[in-house]
Amino acid sequence: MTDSLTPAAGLEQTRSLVTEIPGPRSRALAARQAEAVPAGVATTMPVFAARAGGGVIEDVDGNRLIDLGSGIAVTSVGASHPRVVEAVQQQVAAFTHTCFMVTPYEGYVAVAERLGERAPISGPTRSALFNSGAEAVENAVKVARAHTGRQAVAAFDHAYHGRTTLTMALTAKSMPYKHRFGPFAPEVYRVPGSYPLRDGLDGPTAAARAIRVMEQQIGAENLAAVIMEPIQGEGGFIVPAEGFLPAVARWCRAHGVLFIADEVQSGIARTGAWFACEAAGVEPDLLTTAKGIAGGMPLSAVTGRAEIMDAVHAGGLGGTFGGNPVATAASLAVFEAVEEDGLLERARRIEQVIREHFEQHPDARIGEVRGQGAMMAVELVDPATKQPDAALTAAVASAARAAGVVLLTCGTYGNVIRFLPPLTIPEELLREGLAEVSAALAAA
Ligand code: PLZ
Repeated sequence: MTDSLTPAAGLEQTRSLVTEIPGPRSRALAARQAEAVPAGVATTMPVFAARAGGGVIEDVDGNRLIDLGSGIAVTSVGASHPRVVEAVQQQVAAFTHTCFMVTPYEGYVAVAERLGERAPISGPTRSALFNSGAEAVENAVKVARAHTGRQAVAAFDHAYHGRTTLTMALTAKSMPYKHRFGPFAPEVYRVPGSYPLRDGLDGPTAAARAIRVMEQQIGAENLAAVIMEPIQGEGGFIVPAEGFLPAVARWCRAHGVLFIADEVQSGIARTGAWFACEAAGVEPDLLTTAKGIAGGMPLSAVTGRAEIMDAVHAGGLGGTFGGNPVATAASLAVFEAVEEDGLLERARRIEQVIREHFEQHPDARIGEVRGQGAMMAVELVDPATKQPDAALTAAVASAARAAGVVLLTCGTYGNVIRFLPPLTIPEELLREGLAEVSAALAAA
């Protein structure tokens, strides 16, 4: 490991279990949580963090866990990358907040410039900054409506776009995201997408099906935007069949419908490119980012073609905390880390290690290994019927967690194990984590 990748938290990059998981201190904190935090805010793994960095999370009992989740694809540069830590410390000491709408500062503008350089959008762009992924998606829809003068938005099966009223409407899965929380925002339409393992359709055929639904049930002239994750995240790390996204994007362009790529989960080097749109061969009109953009600080963005973004009247976009100076300082350090520390290459290497691991540890219950870069998944199925096996998935995840691996699941059917390691994870540690997952699968 190079020095620049050694986490500032100074954590040894090894797994070490000194108590059962969760240990006594974590259990005591979980008991306090139950008395102070509502049950609706559930926890994947009731292990309380004390320090984190590189590929390790150290808990309050002194256990060092292998991090294969990055806090849901956020700490791609690690949870205490030295560049991020230094940038944040300097900015906090200078000033914490002025509100960009009141007294602007350079960091906001610089992040917008960096996004403009890296976004897979040709020609001039503009970027507006917000706090969360959901807020970015909300604002992308606002911009699309203002620019087109139309109201309808199409979202796909298995989509995840957030938990606010509008983004719940865009999100497909009811439980746990929407259940009992309606009514949802109007003028949102659900369209079939592309899920090669389950629909067996090639990209152009799946796109033709989606376009038919949009034409018949919405009408292009009513449609402001089509929003899609180029790799669907919470829905199951579904990579659409080749040609699906370009065909949908072409139809959008031909009808004045804006194509919004939601790269909140897939963006900012996660897939081995700056954006997953690049490999999919699509150029979005609007692009949403969050999660990995600021090394763990809350920051999100809408980036889009200048003439679209500038369609909104002065004062139409904003928010008190959007583009907070500490978060933008962290973000600039993330851009630097990705470039200077070779993290795009590391993401591609992580894909190779994960694919090789599952080639060497085949199992009939693995329906598919898929994904790109450090956004990989295995879908677990009944080998005979290919039906999703959520119970097996939960059992594997829980055994791996007990062995000290922070592991996430996803999928509409709850049967996908996803791998989202920090791009800075040492390769040995990644291999060790994968071995625990395979051991858990063999034992299940
Ligand atoms: N768009 C593509 O993946 C967030 C959600 C976790 P926020 N995904 C993790 C949970 O259970 O709440 C996400 C995403 C895509 C939008 C969002 C929303 O981002 O920062 O969580 O609002």
